Amino acid sequence: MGSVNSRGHKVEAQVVMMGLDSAGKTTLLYKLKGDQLVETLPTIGFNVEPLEAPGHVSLTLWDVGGQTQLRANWKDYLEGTDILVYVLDSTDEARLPEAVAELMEVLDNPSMAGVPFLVLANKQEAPDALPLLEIRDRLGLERFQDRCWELRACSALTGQGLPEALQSLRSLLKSRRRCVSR
Ligand SMILES: Nc1nc2c(ncn2[C@@H]2O[C@H](COP(=O)(O)OP(=O)(O)O)[C@@H](O)[C@H]2O)c(=O)[nH]1
Ligand SMILES: [Mg+2]
Repeated sequence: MGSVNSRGHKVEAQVVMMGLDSAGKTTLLYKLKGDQLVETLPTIGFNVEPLEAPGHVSLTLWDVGGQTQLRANWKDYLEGTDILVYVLDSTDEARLPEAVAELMEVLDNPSMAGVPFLVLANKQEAPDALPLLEIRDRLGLERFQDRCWELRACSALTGQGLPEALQSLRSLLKSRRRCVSR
């Protein structure tokens, strides 16, 4: 689990990234890591990378493969996670219901009780991306009044929205104690 040091500064956290295949998780991971674009292959299993984020935050990012046959393993990654990042492909309107259903299933997992989550509406630079407000409506996240969550728009391709996404991660991690105590 994550920790804050005696001076209350350094935060360490395990971050699990999930989402349907092709949502952009792996691209996002490496863009966050090195501001670089990588050619991705469908992720079999997982990628894991440390990331030093602004504000003395040390993250361990787990990028978990999202193809249908791998989703059964998602629950194994949830135990001990401090925060969930759920990545959506904003251009894939056809699979949005499936993406939402998978998110709801993940949130139902007992290991997710009290764990804050950040939903990233990725690929927002694409001309056919659904606007954030529409995604917000379709997700129906307002019903999660009793959980700590945020929704952000981003593009793993251009890096747009990524500093704000890291900021959200930081504030959600800070609020974690409040989430857990519910
Ligand atoms: N237009 C656009 N394409 C993206 C973005 N992020 C990822 N992609 C593309 O989406 C495809 C799947 O990305 P990948 O990172 O492998 O998705 P994963 O299966 O969730 O890990 C690749 O062709 C990426 O180049 C983005 O922000 N915008
Ligand atoms: Mg991948």
